[in-house]
Amino acid sequence: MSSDPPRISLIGAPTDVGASCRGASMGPEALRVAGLAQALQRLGAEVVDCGNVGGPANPCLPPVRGFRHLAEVAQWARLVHAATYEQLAAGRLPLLLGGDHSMSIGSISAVARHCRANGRPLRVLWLDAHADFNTAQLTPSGNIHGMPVACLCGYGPAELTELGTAAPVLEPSQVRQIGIRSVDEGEKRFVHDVGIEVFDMRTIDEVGMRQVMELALGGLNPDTHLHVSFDVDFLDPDIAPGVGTPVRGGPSYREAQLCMEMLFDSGRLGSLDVVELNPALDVRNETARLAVSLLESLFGKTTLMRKSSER
Ligand code: NNH
Ligand code: MN
Ligand code: MN
Ligand code: MN
Repeated sequence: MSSDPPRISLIGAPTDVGASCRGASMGPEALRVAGLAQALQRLGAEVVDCGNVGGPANPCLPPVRGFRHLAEVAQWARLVHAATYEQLAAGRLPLLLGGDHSMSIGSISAVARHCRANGRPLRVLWLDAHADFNTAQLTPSGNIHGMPVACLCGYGPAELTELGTAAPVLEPSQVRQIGIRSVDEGEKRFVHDVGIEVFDMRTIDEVGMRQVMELALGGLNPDTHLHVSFDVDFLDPDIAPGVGTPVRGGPSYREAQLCMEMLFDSGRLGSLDVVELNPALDVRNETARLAVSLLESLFGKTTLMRKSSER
């Protein structure tokens, strides 16, 4: 595995237009205040903070034909796409600071476009309590943060499915979902029908995080670009209360750390989203600080020196 220090570009996307609960727009600053850049620098990374993407404000309107704030979500997605693509093209690792999860339509479409341009395979690991595979017809809320995986797989309106590349941006076979424990009724059937590989909480309970991660990272080719989309509500709300849609029964502190350590060990991380952190619901920024601690593991922090055979 290459030991070049990562060159990380922090990109803030302070938006909550994809949710009905406000506050994820404060996520980027909370992660900065929790010391994200300094923590990554201590691990030897070269870190540049690109500041925030500036998109439309939240108009706080009800859904229209199944979508809340479609025009604003699409505008944020275009802006996030452009900022992400620029950093990838410069050979850097974009680390998107959300923002609600609809902004991953922008980041992942840029990653897919970059991978296509360079002939590299792409795999997306979606760490989340939710499958985010709703459509306008299936959604119980109209919230587009419940739809990004469906949009990326080509199920959604053109302004969310064709960003910088023809739809679909992703094939379901490129996606692995981990930690899932809340899926809406119609969404459940749709996830099953398209065949996304889901490692839900029951699977984690039964076989353990270690085997889940081995399976989710199985079959990567040496050239594969790994994108991790980390929805902070993946974590158990007892340890991560600062999210708008908490769901009981998520990964514990240790399970989450192991997940991140094994992602680092894959040696394939090429880009990352950290989304849905809601400082308005947090307690003394502890969820942000937990996220930073997990990102330290994701970028190679270990307790002890590791033998080279273990890397
Ligand atoms: N499935 C629900 C919906 O579509 C909740 C989605 N909320 C999320 N997703 N935070 O990660 O409204
Ligand atoms: Mn590249
Ligand atoms: Mn999500
Ligand atoms: Mn979620």
